[in-house]
Amino acid sequence: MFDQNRRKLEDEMKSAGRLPPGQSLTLRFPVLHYGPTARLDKETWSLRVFGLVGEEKVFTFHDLEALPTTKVVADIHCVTRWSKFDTAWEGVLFRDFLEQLDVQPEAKYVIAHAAHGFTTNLPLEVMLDDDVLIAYKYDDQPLDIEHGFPVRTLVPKKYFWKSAKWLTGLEFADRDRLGFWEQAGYHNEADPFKEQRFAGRGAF
Ligand SMILES: Nc1nc2c(c(=O)[nH]1)N[C@H]1C(S)=C(S)[C@@H](COP(=O)(O)O)O[C@H]1N2
Ligand SMILES: [Mo]
Repeated sequence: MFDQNRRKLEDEMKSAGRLPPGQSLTLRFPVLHYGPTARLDKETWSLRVFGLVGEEKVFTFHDLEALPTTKVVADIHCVTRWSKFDTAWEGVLFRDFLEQLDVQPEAKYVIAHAAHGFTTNLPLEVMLDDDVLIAYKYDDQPLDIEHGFPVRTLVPKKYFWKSAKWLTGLEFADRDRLGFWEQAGYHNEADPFKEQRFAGRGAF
């Protein structure tokens, strides 16, 4: 029964052009990351913004909460081939967050830093899209620990490894620098609809 329903929904998403090639629909919310789950304390958590910004800044969770919020409903696609549809997030739109900063004109890339040394990189231009969040709620609730509590990035148009759980820093840079999964051989652009899974190869 459950799988019949799943397949029906998957066919619907495929017909609607929302299922990227090689993906299948999941109704669960899988947990995926390298290494141990980070257990961060919201009260001591902070987000360090550094690199090509006029001055380095540190935001507490309360600072972040005080900023205007945006809700985003989006589909997410993991390179391990699951896609989850209509996921509901809330947080600060990355584009709005930039108003708190004096980003230098030479800044062309953003490197998200997370607990345990995790990093992931994207062009600033990609981060300016209207669905890119510094997210702290999922389904109107605080993020689950496994899904990145207290704060993660959300970049729905890229494979989900580009969305950093347990976010701790945002670095602005003039040169691109490969992040954790990108160094491990994942494609730097990571567009699910172009099936950009691995570097140096086409569709896989
Ligand atoms: N800090 C951190 N964030 C991470 C990862 C990781 O290893 N560490 N893995 C990424 C990968 S590969 C995926 S698919 C998503 C999974 O997010 P989820 O566990 O909330 O589904 O987190 C991404 N963000
Ligand atoms: Mo992933």
